[in-house]
Amino acid sequence: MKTQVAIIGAGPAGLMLGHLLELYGIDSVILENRSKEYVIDRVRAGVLEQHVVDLMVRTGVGSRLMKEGLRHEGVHIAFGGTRRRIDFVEHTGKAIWVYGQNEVVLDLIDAREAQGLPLHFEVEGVAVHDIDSEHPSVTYRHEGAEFRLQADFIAGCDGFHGISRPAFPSELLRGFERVYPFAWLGILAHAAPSSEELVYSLHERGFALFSMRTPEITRLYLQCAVDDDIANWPDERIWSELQVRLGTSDGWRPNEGEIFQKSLTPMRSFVAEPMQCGRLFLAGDAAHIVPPTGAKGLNLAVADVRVLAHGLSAFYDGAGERVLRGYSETCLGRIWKAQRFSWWMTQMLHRQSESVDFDLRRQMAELDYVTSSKAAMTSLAENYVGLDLDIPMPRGVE
Ligand code: RFL
Ligand code: PHB
Repeated sequence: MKTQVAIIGAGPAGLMLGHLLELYGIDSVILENRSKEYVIDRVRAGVLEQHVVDLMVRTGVGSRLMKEGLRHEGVHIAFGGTRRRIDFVEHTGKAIWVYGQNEVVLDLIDAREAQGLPLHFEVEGVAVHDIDSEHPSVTYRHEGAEFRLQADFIAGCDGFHGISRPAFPSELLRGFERVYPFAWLGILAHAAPSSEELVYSLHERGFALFSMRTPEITRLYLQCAVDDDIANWPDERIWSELQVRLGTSDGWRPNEGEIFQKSLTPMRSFVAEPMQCGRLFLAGDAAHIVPPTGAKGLNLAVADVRVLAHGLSAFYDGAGERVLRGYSETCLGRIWKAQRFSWWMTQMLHRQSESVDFDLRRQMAELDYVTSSKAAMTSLAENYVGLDLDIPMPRGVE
């Protein structure tokens, strides 16, 4: 079996890469080890930068996003009993969109299947070979049979726990990591959102975040212990903690409703350098992880695959590997800026484990400054809506 690009992983990175390559006229095969249902039901991100929305709309996978996505022109930050708003449009001219990652994944899977392009779920034992040669390959098992897929290039879009990054020789790869001493408990509830925009809150009991998915579904998070157990969090405890941490003195509080999903997310910052080894390229969470406080993970994954698809198209247009060789460097500039922003939002908004009162007072002063200085609001807004990405759209895309 042969293809031009073998893609490992059908998360946002792998699916968007397959979609872009198709627009560039490049063949790909996507291999995913989970089932289709699992991938579609996996609840994760909710905030899309404008560049992701523009890409989806302009490349023909944005019609449901335009109907069901929620455009947000600002965000609230709550602390000390008050809620202050930062207006993205006023400070940057851009907005963000709330649309679940699982919806993005569903739209991309639907598009790929409608075009009859290869996307295999429940593959096992995926391994990469000969990445230093011009003829790398991927071996795997599917429905009881063994396969070898020959390719020109391999894209490792298999997330933080995938097999692609460990395939790099250890002397080549350098990892930069920070693990945080807290986690997020996330819930989805059947409750109408009581605010039209997100609310990030720092309370002396810890961080909380009010978000949403639809006009009927609220998404909420709260900081919990790094070794916490979901069994410690019956619904009543979750609601009482959310009310205390989010409620403000103007009477605003989240609406309550039936909780239908609960999960714990550890917090980590991680970057692997470089993101290319021979003909194997890492993209998305396979190469970097950000704590979710800046809402950057999915957006970075899409930025990576735009750069990669562009480099691959230059290769097939006869430019050789020159553009592709710049892949790591081009991506890492944006990644480190998103790392910095995500770390900064995280340290500003969470109660540190050995939190001393000094830190809390300092954080309150920072929040006061960040929500009142025009310069600081512009800086937060500019990073939150996403820094500019100067990669052309595939040919023929208006
Ligand atoms: P994914 O989504 O992890 O997809 C990787 C895919 O590879 C498959 N896989 C394999 N396939 C074949 N063989 C193997 N050996 C394989 N090993 C793994 C996996 O099954 C999976 O399908 O990585 P990708 O595509 O790079 O996408 C990254 C995003 O998923 C991630 O960055 C975001 O979810 C992060 N994130 C957020 N990002 C945002 O931009 N905005 C947000 O608002 C936001 N909120 C969040 C988040 C992540 C969260 N959690 C749960 C980590 C909120 C949360 C709570
Ligand atoms: C979400 O809606 O899931 C969400 C929103 C903002 C974040 C993280 C997650 O920073």
